[in-house]
This record gives sequence, C-alpha cells and structure tokens, in this order.
Amino acid sequence: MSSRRKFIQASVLGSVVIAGNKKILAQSVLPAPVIDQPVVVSTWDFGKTANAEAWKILAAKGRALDAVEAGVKIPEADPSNQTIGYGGLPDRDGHVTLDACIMDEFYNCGSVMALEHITHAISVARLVMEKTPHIVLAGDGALQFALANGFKKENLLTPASEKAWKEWLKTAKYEPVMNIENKLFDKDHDPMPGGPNNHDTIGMLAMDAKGNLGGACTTSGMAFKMHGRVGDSPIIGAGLYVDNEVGSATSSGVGEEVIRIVGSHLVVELMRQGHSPENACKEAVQRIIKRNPEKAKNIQVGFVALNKKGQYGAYALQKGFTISVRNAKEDKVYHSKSIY
Ligand code: SD4
Repeated sequence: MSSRRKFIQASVLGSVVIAGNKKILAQSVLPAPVIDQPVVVSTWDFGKTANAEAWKILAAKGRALDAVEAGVKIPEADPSNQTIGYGGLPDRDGHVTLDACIMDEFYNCGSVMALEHITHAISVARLVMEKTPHIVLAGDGALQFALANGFKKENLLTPASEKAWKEWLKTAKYEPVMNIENKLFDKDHDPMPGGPNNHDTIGMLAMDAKGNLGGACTTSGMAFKMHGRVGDSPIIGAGLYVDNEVGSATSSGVGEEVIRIVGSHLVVELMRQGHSPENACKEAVQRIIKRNPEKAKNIQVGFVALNKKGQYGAYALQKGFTISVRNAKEDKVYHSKSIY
C-alpha cells in the first residue's frame, strides 16, 4: 500500500474517531475497486481467441496474472501466427528469437529477451519473476534457465517462416511492413481474407474479480531484425506496464519508437493524471509524432490501456490497429482510432 494511501486511510479513520459516525466512513474512504467486473483486453483481432482462454480464468474468479499468461500462450503456440512464439518469423540470420514480459498487481515483473527454442516465452518470463532475484534474463542465459526449469528445447522455425525468410534473403532489405491501411486491411479496416499475416505482438491486460490488474506481452519481434535486436515488448515500462493503483498499458508496432518514450509507463502516468485510457494512448502516440513527424507517417505504433475502473481505450498512429475485448457483456474486436 502506498504511503499516500496509508495517509488517506489513516485520515479517514481519524475522522471517524472524531465524528464517531460510521456513515462518514462509508462516504469518505477511497472508492472501492470495481469488483465482480473482470475484463481482458488485448492487441489485434487474434487477441479474441487469446481473450477466450484468459476469460475462463477471470470468469472463475481467478487471478489476472494467471489469466494473461494463459491467454497469450494461445498465439504463442499457433504456427499460423508468424509474429509470436512458435512459427514466428526469424531474424536475418534465420534464428527465431522471442521477447516477452509479465507484470502483476504488486509491481512484480519478469522478462526474457532474445530467447530461442522455447515456445512459451511468457511462462519463462513468469518464472524469472517468481524464481529469481532478477527481472530480466537474456539470450543463452534465458534458455539455460528455461531448460533447467523443465522447458524442452524446440525448433521454432516452421517451414512457412523459413520459406518467408529465404524469400526475404533474395533482397535482404530491412523494411518493416506495419499494419497500415490498404496493406493488410480493406477500406472498412477489416483484415483482408488470405492477406499477409503480419500481425504484431500480443499485449494483454486484465482486471480480475478482486479488481487487481495483470499484464503480459510476447512477440517474435520485427521480422528479419538484426540478430540480438530486442524491441519494446520485453522492456517493463516500454511494451508493458501495470500499476495496480491506476491502470495498465501495452503496445504493438515499431518497438524502437516505443522504447524512446517509455510508452506504456507514459500511458499509465497519463491515466494517473486523470486522462481516460483512450486519451492517454493518444497523447503517447502524439509524443512519437513530435519527435519525428516524417518517420511517424510511415510506421505503425498502437497502445491499449485499461484503468482501475475497468475502462479501456486505444490509439494508434495508423489506421488498422485493432483491440479485442472480453468482459461479462461483450466479446468484441474494435478498430482503434488513429492519427493518420
Ligand atoms: C517489436 N513491438 O519487437 C514489437 C513487435 C513488432 O512487428 O513490432 N512486431 O518492436
């Protein structure tokens, strides 16, 4: 509990002693967290199936942290998703390297960077959080840790991703293709059937029945990146941030631009100042534009945020960013607003 909260609660208690009236206590305490209102939000339309898995835990009054881990494991194991986990597109040297992080309601967090050969990077990140005195393990050290904890070494490069890499090698031009309108989405911003599968990272935020928050983020990162490149997704504060007093945020898109502004932490701090989740995401996106307006026109970055009242919102640089939402009332994919 923060010292400010302790102070407020102590003050409230003091006023009860002075007033001797229980009614005053009921009117004066901080608003109670929303209870029995679990919700999960995640990046992109494939977040819908991930949300369904998370929802099983949330609906059974489970913990947000467990829900987000279970949720993002779905796309991690899906070979048709070429930007997350098994079947992710490799780096320019042909290695599939994964980035992931997870954060709970107590500021506990864990992360793996440039992890190879393990599908469920998110579960390794959780073990880093729970079993080590550290927050981040990278590369070979992360793999060693995973193997020592019972994970099995796998080949994550599927024939489809290997084929795409060999095709890329013909030109070897590093030009990230983002989910920009007219490239992957039709005029109504719906994913084009049979279109190239270039969805990004899954970032997932949940609030459980107790009103506690948890978040997870996992990706194979930018396709054909330099070997060893790490994006925003496993960096606490950049690709994901959870503050159980305020809210949570996560991102998808060009990680370098998100790291520069410590994007997810920025979104949470803006919510602390009173911005709605959508406005907070918009401000963060505008910060990216301010730094380099020309560059911002040609890349995609999207943020999604969830506050302590269970309100969610999103904003992106480009059209085409979608978020998936599941709660007791809805199971939907929404198109995010965007600047361009
Ligand atoms: C990254 N934000 O590695 C992530 C994922 C991504 O295309 O952009 N994938 O920068």
